[in-house]
Amino acid sequence: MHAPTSSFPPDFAWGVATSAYQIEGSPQADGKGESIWDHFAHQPGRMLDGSTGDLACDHYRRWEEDVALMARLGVNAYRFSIAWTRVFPEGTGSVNAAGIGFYDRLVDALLEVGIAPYVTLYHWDLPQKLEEDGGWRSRATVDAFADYAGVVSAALGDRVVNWITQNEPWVAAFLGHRDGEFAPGRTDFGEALTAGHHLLLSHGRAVPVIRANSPGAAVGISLDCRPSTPATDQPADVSAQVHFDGFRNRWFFDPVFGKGYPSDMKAIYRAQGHYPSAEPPFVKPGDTDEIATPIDFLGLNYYTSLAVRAGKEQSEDTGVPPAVPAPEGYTEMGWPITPGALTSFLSRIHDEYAPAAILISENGASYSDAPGPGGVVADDRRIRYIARHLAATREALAAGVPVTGYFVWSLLDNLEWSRGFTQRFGLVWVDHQTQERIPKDSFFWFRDAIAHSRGR
Ligand code: IFM
Repeated sequence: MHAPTSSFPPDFAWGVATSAYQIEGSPQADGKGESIWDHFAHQPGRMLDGSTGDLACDHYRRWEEDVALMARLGVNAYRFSIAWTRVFPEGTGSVNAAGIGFYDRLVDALLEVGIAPYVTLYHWDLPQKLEEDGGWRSRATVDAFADYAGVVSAALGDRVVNWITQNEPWVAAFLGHRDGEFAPGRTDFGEALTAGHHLLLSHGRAVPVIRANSPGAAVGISLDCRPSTPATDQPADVSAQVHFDGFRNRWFFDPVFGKGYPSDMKAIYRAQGHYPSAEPPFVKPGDTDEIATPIDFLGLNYYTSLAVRAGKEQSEDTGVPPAVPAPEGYTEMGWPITPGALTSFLSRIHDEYAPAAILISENGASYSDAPGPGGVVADDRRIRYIARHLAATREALAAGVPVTGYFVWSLLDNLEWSRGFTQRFGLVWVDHQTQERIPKDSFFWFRDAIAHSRGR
C-alpha cells in the first residue's frame, strides 16, 4: 500500500512508543522497587493468560538491540516511559542512581543515532509503597510525583526536550479504580474520580518543575480519547452520547485546557451519589488553575470510536454488537477501525481547545501475527490501519490542525496489561519464549513511509 506521507511537514516527529512495564522486565534489577503492576500481575486471576511483566520483552537487558532496531526503522523520535520504582524504589525517599543510570544510557544511545527521546513520566506503574499509603486517591501522591518529576528532569533535562507527564489518566483512574481491570484493581466510582483528579493535578504540578530543570523543554500530557456518535437519532441515544463524551473525553480535556470540570457531568456524578455537594470535594482551591497550567503540546492517543446507546453512557460496550458499523473491520482488541473519527476529533480539539501543537502520541493495531514461510511476518492489516490513520492525520493537517508528530503503538509486541501477551501491537514480532525479534512487513512499510516523507 502506498505511503501517504509526502506532504507531512519536514520537521514532523516520526516515532514509535512503548512503556516501561510493558517491555522492560527485570523487576528487581539494580535496586528497582515493586510497582502496582508488579504486584497486581502476580495476583491470581488478574491476567487473562496468567502472564506477568517479569520478563516482558526483556528490554532492560536488550535495550541496545532495540535502539538498533529503531535506527534501522529510521524514526527520529522514540516515546518511552520511566519506571518510577527504578528511580525511587518506594516512590519517595532516596534516589536510586542505578535506576536513573539505565535511562541515562538509553537517552545517550538514542541521541547518538539521531532519535529524539520523548519521555513519559507516568505510564501506570505507581510504586506499590505509595499505593499502600493511598495511591492516587491521596493528595500526597501528587507531591511525590512532582518530586519524582524533578529528579528525572534534573538528571535527563540537559538532553531530553520532550516530556509527557501523564499517560491516559482516564484509563489509570477508571480501569484501575472503577473497573478493577487494571492495577491497583479497585472498584469504586468515587475513588476513580478522586484518582483522576489527582492524576490531573500531578500533571499541572509537574509542568513548571520540568521546565525549571530542562531548559527549552516542551511539556505535554497524553490523553486517550473515544470519539462517539449517537447510535440512532432517538433523543435518548443523543443525550446518552453527550453523557458518554463528558464521561470519557470532556472530564479530562476540559480541565487541562482551562475549562474546569464540565458542569453537566458534575451534576450527573452528584446525582449518582459519587459526592454530596455541587462541587466535587476532592477539588481544592487552586487546583483548577494548576491543572490548567499551559502546556506546549497535547499528546493524543487514538485507536477507535464508537456509537452510544441509551443505558450505556458510562461504558465502552454499547451492548449491541457490532458496536459501530465498521466497514473497515475490527482489530484483535475488538475495536472498530474508524480513521475518519481521528480527522474529526483532531479538528474538534483544535477548535475547542486550540493546543499549540498536537502529537499523536499513540496509534496502532493489534493482530494475531505469526511468522510465515521464510520467517516473514505478513501483517497487511496493520499496514492498512496505519496508512488509513496517517491519511486521516494528513487531512487534519491540511485543514490547519497543528499536528507535529505521529507515534506508532508499538515498537515491539509487548505485554498488553491485563490481556497479557494475547495481543500483538508491534511493528516487530517478539517470541516471548526466546525473545527473538522479527521485524514485520509493517516495520518495512513504516520505514519506507518515513523515508518517503523526507524525500528519500
Ligand atoms: O498498550 C496500551 C498502552 O499502554 C496505552 N494506550 C493503549 C495501548 C493499547 O491498548
